[in-house]
Amino acid sequence: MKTILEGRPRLAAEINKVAETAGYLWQKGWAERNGGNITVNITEWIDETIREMPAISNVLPIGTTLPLLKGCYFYCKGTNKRMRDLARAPMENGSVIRILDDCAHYVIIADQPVLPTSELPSHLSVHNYLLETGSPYRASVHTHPIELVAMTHCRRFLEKDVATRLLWSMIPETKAFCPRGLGIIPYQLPGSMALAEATIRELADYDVVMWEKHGVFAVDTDVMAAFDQVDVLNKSALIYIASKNMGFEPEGMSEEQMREMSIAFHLPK
Ligand code: 2HA
Ligand code: ZN
Repeated sequence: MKTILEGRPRLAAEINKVAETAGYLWQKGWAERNGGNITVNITEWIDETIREMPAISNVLPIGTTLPLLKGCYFYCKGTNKRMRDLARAPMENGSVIRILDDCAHYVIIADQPVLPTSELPSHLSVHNYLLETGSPYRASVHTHPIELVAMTHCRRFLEKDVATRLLWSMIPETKAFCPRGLGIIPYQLPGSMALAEATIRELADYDVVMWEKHGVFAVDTDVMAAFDQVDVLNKSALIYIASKNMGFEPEGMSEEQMREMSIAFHLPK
């Protein structure tokens, strides 16, 4: 099977990062069945030959108009595809799409006509927002991390920054490597524009946002970095749960220790 990745090591490296991350999501138990999505803005690795490649799908609606995405290219996990399969064969379980000049439609151009993720409106709206704000972030990951999702079944943790402060206080690395914390979005229908809009509002203040009783949405420069932010937060959730399982409420780092961390690592808040 001929692939768009052949002879394009930079593009192939980016897609291989997606495959590696998909494997981690499956191994962690965060990607049951077709759970989760990954999209990467790969426009900077697109050459003239790719720009001239014909569509291999009909013209499809995004569901919204996203002016900053004109002429952009994305790798998207396929709808109903499994992360565990994507880990082995990223171009059979995802595809490369081109956003058309009306900024409201797209076509699939490679390798196969695999339809993109059901969360495409939220993912592409987020990429539009990232470009609009001059962000260097190019990757977005949606996944179902067990312990973090479990926390959203408790009202207290849905209040602004309550979960963030608790998670930061479990182990110093969490604040260092997820310095903007965890934003919380009240339950919305998966795949809806309402969820996309709420996600964008929260991304102004956070790199990782929680969709209540569903999963997280994370953005960063590349897919590995986005995964790492979720991983450190979920590690903290595991330490919290381990303490509770040992029969006590964990003490958490003190306010003074948190302040010291923020100064030492030049963290924002
Ligand atoms: O695409 O996780 O929220 C699978 C999902 C949708
Ligand atoms: Zn989901």
